[in-house]
Amino acid sequence: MFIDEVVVKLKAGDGGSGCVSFRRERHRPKGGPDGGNGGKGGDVILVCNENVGDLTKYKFIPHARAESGQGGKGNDKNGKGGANTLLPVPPGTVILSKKTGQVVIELIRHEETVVLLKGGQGGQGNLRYKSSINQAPRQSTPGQLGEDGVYQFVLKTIADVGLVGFPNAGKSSLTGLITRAKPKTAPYPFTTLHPNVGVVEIPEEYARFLMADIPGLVTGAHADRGLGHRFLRHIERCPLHLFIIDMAGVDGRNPIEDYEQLLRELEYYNPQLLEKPHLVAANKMDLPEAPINLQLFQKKYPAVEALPISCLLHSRIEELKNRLYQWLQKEAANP
Ligand SMILES: Nc1nc2c(ncn2[C@@H]2O[C@H](COP(=O)(O)OP(=O)(O)OP(=O)(O)O)[C@@H](O)[C@H]2O)c(=O)[nH]1
Ligand SMILES: [Mg+2]
Repeated sequence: MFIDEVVVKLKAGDGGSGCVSFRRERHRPKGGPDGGNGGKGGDVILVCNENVGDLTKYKFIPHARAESGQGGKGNDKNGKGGANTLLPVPPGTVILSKKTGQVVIELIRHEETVVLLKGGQGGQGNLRYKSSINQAPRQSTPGQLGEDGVYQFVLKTIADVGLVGFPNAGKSSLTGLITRAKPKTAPYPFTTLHPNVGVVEIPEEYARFLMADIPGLVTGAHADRGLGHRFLRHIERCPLHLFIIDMAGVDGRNPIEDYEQLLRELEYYNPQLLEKPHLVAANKMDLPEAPINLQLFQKKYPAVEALPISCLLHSRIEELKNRLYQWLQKEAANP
């Protein structure tokens, strides 16, 4: 199961009430006020954790609250503060207010923490109201209520390279070859049902980058055909897109039309995606139809960098991997 969108109801702890109390001791008949303050309510805190893969945890328990502060007590004892509630979320989680639809915060870096809802302050006990003109105050204040809200958590995966392609183009085959992720590959469409992020290692450089494999797009994905558009959010943040095209046109596909259709589907989802740079991996070059199709493609789109590969034969995969790394390096140098 992979859950990338949930609605969660959250509440921070209430502050404890202040206490009204008077000292009663032997030989001190009017010992004066000694009511302590209430404790502060716990906060609801988001913690970004790279070991959390998705938002499944919140699908099953879509609510959380932090502990309330305890009331103050006599003998000038302050109430104990309520414990904070920590909510782990994967990097790339966007928090939106359900009421306004506005983005409240995004958590990107591992261990980043954000107080989403503040606990209420504790109320004051009657000791705090003692003054020269009021030696025996009976006032105290109740604790403040903790903040609450309903939020939508949306995960937008963070990766350097996002794979875009039709089903069966070979996205998962490539991911399996250059990362340690082992996504399922099979000769039928929609083998991949949810995004997988794999780490690509460049041992010579002691470097690595992340690549996101998502389910295949189909024509009309914007109208919810196939698995629809929803997984495109997982490549929205990638600085580089790698279009994987079946250059052999297996199943009667036309690689040039496939390329144009992929561009259209990205545009329907979000026109800004077209402003992102992309490279093309021309896959299945082992099949006889592929070389001529690649020539036609390059003739029509001379400015698009198309790298011929064959996942089946493991051919020119290293070259593609190094080209992606080189591109990301250049991007890092002049963002
Ligand atoms: N001949 C040939 N077949 C390939 C090549 N690369 C992948 N395939 C085959 O194409 C089929 C689909 O590969 P996948 O990697 O599962 O494709 P995908 O793009 O991840 O597909 P979805 O997850 O369904 O979107 C599998 O049967 C692969 O064996 C290649 O270079 N040459
Ligand atoms: Mg796949």
